[in-house]
Amino acid sequence: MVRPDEAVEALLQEFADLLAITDGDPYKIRAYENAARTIAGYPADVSHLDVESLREIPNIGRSIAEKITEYFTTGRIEALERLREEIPAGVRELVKIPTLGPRRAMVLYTDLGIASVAQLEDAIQSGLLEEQHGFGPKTAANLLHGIELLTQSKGRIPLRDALATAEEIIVHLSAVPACMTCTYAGSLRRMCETVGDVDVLAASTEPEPVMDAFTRLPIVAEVIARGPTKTSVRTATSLQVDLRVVPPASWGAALQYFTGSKEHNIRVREIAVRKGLKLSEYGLFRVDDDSLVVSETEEEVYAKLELAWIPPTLREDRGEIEAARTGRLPRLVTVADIQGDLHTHTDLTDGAATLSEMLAAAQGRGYHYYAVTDHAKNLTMQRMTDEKMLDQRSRLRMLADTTDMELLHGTELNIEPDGEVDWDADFLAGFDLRVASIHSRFGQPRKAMTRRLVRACENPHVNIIGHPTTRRINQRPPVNADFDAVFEAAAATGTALEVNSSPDRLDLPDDLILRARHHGVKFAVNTDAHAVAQLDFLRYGVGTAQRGWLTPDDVINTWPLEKLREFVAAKQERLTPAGVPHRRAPRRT
Ligand code: DGT
Ligand code: CA
Ligand code: CA
Ligand code: ZN
Repeated sequence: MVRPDEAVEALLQEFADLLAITDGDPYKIRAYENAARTIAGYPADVSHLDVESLREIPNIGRSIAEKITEYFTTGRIEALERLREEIPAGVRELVKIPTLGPRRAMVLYTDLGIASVAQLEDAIQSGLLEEQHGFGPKTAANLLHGIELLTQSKGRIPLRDALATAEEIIVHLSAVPACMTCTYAGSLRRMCETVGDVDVLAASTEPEPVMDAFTRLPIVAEVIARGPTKTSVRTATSLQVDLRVVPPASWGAALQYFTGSKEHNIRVREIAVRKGLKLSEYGLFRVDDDSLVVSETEEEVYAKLELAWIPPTLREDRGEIEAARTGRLPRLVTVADIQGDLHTHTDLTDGAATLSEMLAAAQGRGYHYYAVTDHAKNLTMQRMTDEKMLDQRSRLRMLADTTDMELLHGTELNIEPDGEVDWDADFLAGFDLRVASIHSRFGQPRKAMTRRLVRACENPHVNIIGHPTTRRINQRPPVNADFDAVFEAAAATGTALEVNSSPDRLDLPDDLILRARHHGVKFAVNTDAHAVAQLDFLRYGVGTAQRGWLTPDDVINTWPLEKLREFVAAKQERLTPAGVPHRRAPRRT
């Protein structure tokens, strides 16, 4: 079910997108984007609020508040409908191409009449686009790549959306008396960043009532196929959900089978075959007389194959089978291991909640420490000043007595195209901790981008590189850089790389985490929360960290505060020669 707040978020974002296409006022566009983000992070249902109460929410002015109430009373927003009419659906589709901005999409439409992704592809291939000012061969190649990204992402649903749907389904099915156990399997259980479909597994001796309950769920828009043990449906948000009902005695074998991955299962079945056994979703059987060996739990299945039980997040055939055979599986980092968040925002910049609201929520999670890292001054949209930052610091220091957490005052610096960051060394030294991220010029060529990230690592004051690839899942490709060179620099300088938990980032992604870990890099699993509710994003980051084989030792924010402070101090001492405020370490080759 789409929560009312999510519906409003989507409408406000669409409004901002459409304004951008029609060359709207940048401040107005930003106002709608900020409002969309604020509503997304708002902890309560906004559907019952009147205009005055809505206006008490940060970033919601009168005009936006009125549109929200208009939506809840009439089911539509008149101004949005007008914009929708003005801009053909095909042009709105064009805007979704990650490398094409709204402005250029509109130029394509007005100048060349291009009103769909297919027409754009034709125009590029026929060379028509190159004749147009501002669309050189390089831009055309970028666009083709963007179109490719858009087509690839079609149909794959982000982890967070799939998880929310799956959890809702499981709550409902678990309430059915005939259902003994129920859980999700497939790529979702493996915490993949996107999923093709959701696989739900239920144990029952009586599948009928479970299937009935499933097909009657309010979120089901269409029943694709219904059978005695397997039913597939599509939700209102176009997500396919497969339900399989298995006898309780087959639970373990079925769960193992439907969790996958396919590649992992193939390897496990090969091991079975070598032992004269055969593994299916019904159980592990002897080949000679078809007798059942085990099937009730996953642990038993793996144990009979002389393997330790393998956490689902590792089941990708990336070395986990050898590790399980030789007792070398990593002790994976968990949500409970995280001692504090090291990248968070407040309403001093683009966050939705105040400092004390964020602190109270963090305390509620039982953290031992917590860093506030609002945006630094070079990101001009955020209007940060030295005074505002210092004032926040004194407020934070004064709040120290009100909480059991150790409060760290940090900032999120901007890595400029040349690798420099905001502020001078003296001002930087005043923070307890500094995250540095790329927020501009994502399209730099590979060499320059690599140099940019390496130089940021070499800065003695940069402790964590935030969302290192800057990719946005299904929306923006990663920056082009020699990441092995970046990992080497991060490891050598004592710079942690972030695993950003925001579900549309998950950055670093799992494959790059694996590579970075081989270089000896340390990591920080942070939420980058811009609202109280976003502190809960941690689970997605931890899932991604697990897929990258990270242990608590690899993750600096599982460490006790003393060790974390030493990590920060050691870099500064090593790279800043005594008496010289800020000299860059020599470049490694
Ligand atoms: P997805 O849905 O594309 O994100 O990825 P999965 O891994 O959830 O794949 P899905 O939904 O097609 O199937 C769920 C699991 O069932 C899969 O991970 C392994 C198992 N499975 C399905 N079909 C096959 C198959 O033909 N061979 C093997 N070995 N396993 C299969
Ligand atoms: Ca699936
Ligand atoms: Ca499936
Ligand atoms: Zn941030």
